[in-house]
Amino acid sequence: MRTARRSEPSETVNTDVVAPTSAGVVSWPPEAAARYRAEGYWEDKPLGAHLYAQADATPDAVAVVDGPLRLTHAELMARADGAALRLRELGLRPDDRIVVQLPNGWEFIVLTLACLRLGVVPVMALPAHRGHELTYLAEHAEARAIAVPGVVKDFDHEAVAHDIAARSDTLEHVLVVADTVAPSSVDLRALCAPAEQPAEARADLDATPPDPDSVAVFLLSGGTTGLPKLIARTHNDYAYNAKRAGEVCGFGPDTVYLGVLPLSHNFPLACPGILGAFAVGGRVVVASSPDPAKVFDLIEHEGVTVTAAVPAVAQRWLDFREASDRHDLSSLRVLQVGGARVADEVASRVRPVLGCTLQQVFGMAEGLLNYTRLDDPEEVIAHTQGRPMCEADEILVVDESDRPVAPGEPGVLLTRGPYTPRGYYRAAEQNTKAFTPDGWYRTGDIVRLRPDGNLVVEGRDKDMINRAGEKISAEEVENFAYQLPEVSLAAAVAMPDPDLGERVCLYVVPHAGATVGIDDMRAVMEQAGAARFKWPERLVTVDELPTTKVGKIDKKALRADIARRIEEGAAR
Ligand code: OOB
Repeated sequence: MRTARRSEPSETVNTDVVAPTSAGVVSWPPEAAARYRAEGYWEDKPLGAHLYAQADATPDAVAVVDGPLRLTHAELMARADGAALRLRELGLRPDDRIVVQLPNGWEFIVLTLACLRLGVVPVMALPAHRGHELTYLAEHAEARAIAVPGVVKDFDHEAVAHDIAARSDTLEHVLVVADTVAPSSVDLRALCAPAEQPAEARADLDATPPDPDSVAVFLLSGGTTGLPKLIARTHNDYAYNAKRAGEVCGFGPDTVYLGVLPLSHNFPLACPGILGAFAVGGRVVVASSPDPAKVFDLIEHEGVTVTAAVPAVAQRWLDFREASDRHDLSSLRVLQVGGARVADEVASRVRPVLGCTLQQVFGMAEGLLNYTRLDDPEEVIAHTQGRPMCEADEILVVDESDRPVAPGEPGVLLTRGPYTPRGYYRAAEQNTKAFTPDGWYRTGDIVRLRPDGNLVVEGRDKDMINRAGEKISAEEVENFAYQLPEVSLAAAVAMPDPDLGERVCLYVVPHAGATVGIDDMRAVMEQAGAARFKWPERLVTVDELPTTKVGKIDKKALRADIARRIEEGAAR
């Protein structure tokens, strides 16, 4: 392992209005920050402080249920303190980064809280990521540690993490959750043991709180570029995110939140998710799989009141419930659905089939969260993706020239607000495209704003494939295709899918006389160690690709083409 430290300040955008707090992090302009403080959105407290204050009020209430393990709020915080001190003993300091790739479990929760406590920044990788993505994240964030499981589904995360560390300039520690860990790894379960002297540990950590304007977590962007961009969410912004989302979702001390989606996703992490539940003294039940039989068992036995799913998962639950009503789901009050557009037909089934309220969530790791409200009329709940959760969220629906469209017309959504950062981390060039000069984030989503203030997501103008809520950059897939010498031109597009919403379809123009098959493409991606959810599931060979008037590949035409091919195939 080499031991160079982080490089010096790099890019920022809009330097006339933006003051960087930490190298590569784009902050809000001072006047916006002053307003968010004055209006009470930013409380100038570290995110952990909100959680500890609540834990002190309800120390004996159960905070986490993970299989047979039950932790009270006091026990959870004692573990977070223990982990924070041990991370510090490993040499980790505020603003150091840890790539966190853990399956849903109490260890993920304790490690995340420990990081928040210490000011160490977790980089929220996804369980499906592989060497390709993890290497990039570790490098880009200049991470000093990586946290992984051992072997999951025949994939040896621990070995891959050591491999990455061996090639890294910065990675020093591999933290592992497994029954036995290699001598060169840190046993993460042992690291997450309660602090030995809880009161002293508490006082020690309280004495050096992280700066509320510093980065609390790095989230990953949905990705339209080759590799995911990092989104620096500050303590101030993310605390507001979790707490306000909790209010909008009716979270309180009696909330029992079931964490089903990968917890490192913004949605189950803080929208309101686990952080929103802890912030009000609620309880988190951890699910390791979206399998309806297992999820319904947990809902019944743990009295779950609210959970969150992507549309594909919600649809499975509805189908399962329609086939069997053997579970008592009467405790469930709210099902949040987001991450991709839920079909109106699926949305309308939630109340009759599951007996709970649907809450549509149109959110993004970049910030803005839109929710239908629990007491909205059924028409709003079933047919819209809700409205911004905060009065200080600014939204604009614009045409290609950034001019506002006529009211009610579809256009691209731009947004700014107290929990929507003004730029990606260390991505100056991309920031000039993804943000307007006056700081609006270009969501790339095509929406319609209804007179009642609710948004309807009509589509998108970004080059991304949304596979059951997992975002895949077309460009990244195409870059893999170009590694094949047989490929002359490649274009990745979304193909419609009844189960997952969309899957990746790759159009390829081979060089004269050459052939390319889907197996070649998969072999390249496997070899590169790319996450499987990105692998194309259909490859279409063509002689040429359609182009637009300005000579770009016409992806709209390709999407229509694959939809037609699928329909014709089904009709045959
Ligand atoms: C969530 O976050 P990301 O960062 O994985 O993806 C954001 C993108 C949005 O820009 C939009 O394209 C799509 O996902 N999206 C939806 C949607 N929710 C997200 N498109 C249509 N309808 C919806 N309800 O996906 C995310 C973050 C926080 C909460 C919920 C979802």
